[in-house]
Amino acid sequence: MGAEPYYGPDFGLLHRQDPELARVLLDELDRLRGGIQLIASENFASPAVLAALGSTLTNKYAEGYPGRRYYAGCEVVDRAEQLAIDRAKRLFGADHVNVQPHSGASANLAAYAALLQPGDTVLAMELSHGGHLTHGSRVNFSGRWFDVVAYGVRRDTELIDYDEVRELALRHQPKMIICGATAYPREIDFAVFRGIADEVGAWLLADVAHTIGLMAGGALPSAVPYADVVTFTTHKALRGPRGGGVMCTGELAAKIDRAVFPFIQGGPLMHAVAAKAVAFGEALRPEFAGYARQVVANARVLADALAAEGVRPVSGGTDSHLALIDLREAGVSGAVAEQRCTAAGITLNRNAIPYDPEPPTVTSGIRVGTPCVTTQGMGPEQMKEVASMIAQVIRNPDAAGEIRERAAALSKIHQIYPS
Ligand code: DSN
Repeated sequence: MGAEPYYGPDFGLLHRQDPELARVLLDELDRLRGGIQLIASENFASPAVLAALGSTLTNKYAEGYPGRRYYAGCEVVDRAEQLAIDRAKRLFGADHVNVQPHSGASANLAAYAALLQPGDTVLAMELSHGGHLTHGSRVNFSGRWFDVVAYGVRRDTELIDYDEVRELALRHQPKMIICGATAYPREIDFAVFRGIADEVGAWLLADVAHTIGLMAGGALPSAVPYADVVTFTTHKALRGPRGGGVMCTGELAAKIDRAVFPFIQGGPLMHAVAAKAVAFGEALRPEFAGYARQVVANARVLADALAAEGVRPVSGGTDSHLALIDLREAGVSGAVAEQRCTAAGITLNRNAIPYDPEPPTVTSGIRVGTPCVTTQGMGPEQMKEVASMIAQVIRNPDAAGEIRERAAALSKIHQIYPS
């Protein structure tokens, strides 16, 4: 037998060598364990995912793709990337998957680069109605380099106005239509978007960064059968490492691969690619479907319970992992609510609601999501308790101390990373 292999993180070693940094890691774990995490785009990656992330695969340069790299010595890491690709293809039934994007934003940049030229017209969801920075914000490459026309939600229903999408598509003849959002609680009808894209001869990009985990678990319909290109992240409801990916039709495979490398990225992060393989493997297990369904069930209970407390869920509820809450009835802004909840150990984010009268730094809403609390094993009863804590503390900041203790106690019963 040779030497025992070193393949993973050794916290004891880090603590001895760099106690200052080790303290940061411990404090963050304490923060997570000491409260309730409701940021809709976060989750708790499994210990196996963390082990892959903390592995020696971080050392390897591997520009290129499995079997065709620009560096020697890639035959081992090739296996990690091939596993990630094969598992993602099996999970989503996609023709082609690229697992190298460092983030969802990078995945979107690759999609633009593969399909468009600067100056082309794109039709995408308005950021303040739930879209994303990379869907045409002026402060982002997408708004600077492309001519982006925005669609939104209806004032009365707060649902995507598919008639408006079609009218705008016919009028502006976009080269690409983007569907997918970061703060839209409802199911998106990919078939309708496909029909509109076909009518005007546009590419359809589905950015499912937020909902990919729910699609993996069958809790929401998949965008893969409808979109030419599907971009995603691996760290949200999918519960993997921080990172992104792109799926596409076989016809676009070479274009997407060339857009990811060498156009927008250099060396892939092989430890992250390996961790993506682990996460896809976990999502392929039957129990992941139960997790995905519970994430949605919890979000529904949380939204309904908040409504019962007198704060209105935008669009009346949710079909997904998140709810967007209109706080105007409670007389507090999103910024104040975020700060009061933080003081009470409940981490969530302020968020614009559609047609928000307040600026983006203030907002009239908060976004709450259930991927983290569901990973912790919380269910409907706990969601009702969390809703009552939120409703109490946003109206009465003096309750923060007491709520903080309740939040910590709830989190302790459902402790993350218990070992
Ligand atoms: N920042 C992410 C979110 O919170 O939705 C999207 O990129």
